[in-house]
Amino acid sequence: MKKVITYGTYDLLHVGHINLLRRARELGDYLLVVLSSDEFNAIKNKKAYHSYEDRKIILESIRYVDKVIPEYTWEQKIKDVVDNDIDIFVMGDDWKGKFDFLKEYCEVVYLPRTEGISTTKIKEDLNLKKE
Ligand code: C2G
Repeated sequence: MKKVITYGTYDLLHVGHINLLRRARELGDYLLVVLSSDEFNAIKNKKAYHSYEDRKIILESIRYVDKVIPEYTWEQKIKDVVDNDIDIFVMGDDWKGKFDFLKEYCEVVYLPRTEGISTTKIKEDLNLKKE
């Protein structure tokens, strides 16, 4: 079984997220998503609208996702890859090159981002339309 891993906040789920998850899953037979905890989001200077628990429930309901575990630190990726027998690490290409150190442990794939959509854009567009 070819196991794939990917990381993210996945707040205010949109087609960019789904396109990433679908393509990642299609590279193997199993997709593990390591979901940023609320505390780690603070480290990334992100404030998610949905709590970790809710973002986890939402991700677990997606057909492409087999398992969701928490992301607490930048440093946990090697352990996650080794402990979960991961074959392929996948991220959107906004991260291109940033995780090449994982090439010692698994294949590293950066997929093209979906243009024109982001959680930030959603928040900005909604704020502009505030009554
Ligand atoms: N993504 C995408 N297209 C978009 C928006 C996001 O392909 N229009 C991808 C990102 O490249 C990432 C995934 O969707 O691979 C999740 O995006 P975020 O939730 O923004 O994740 P991020 O904050 O980049 O977390 O340790 C790594 C970090 O946790 C990555």
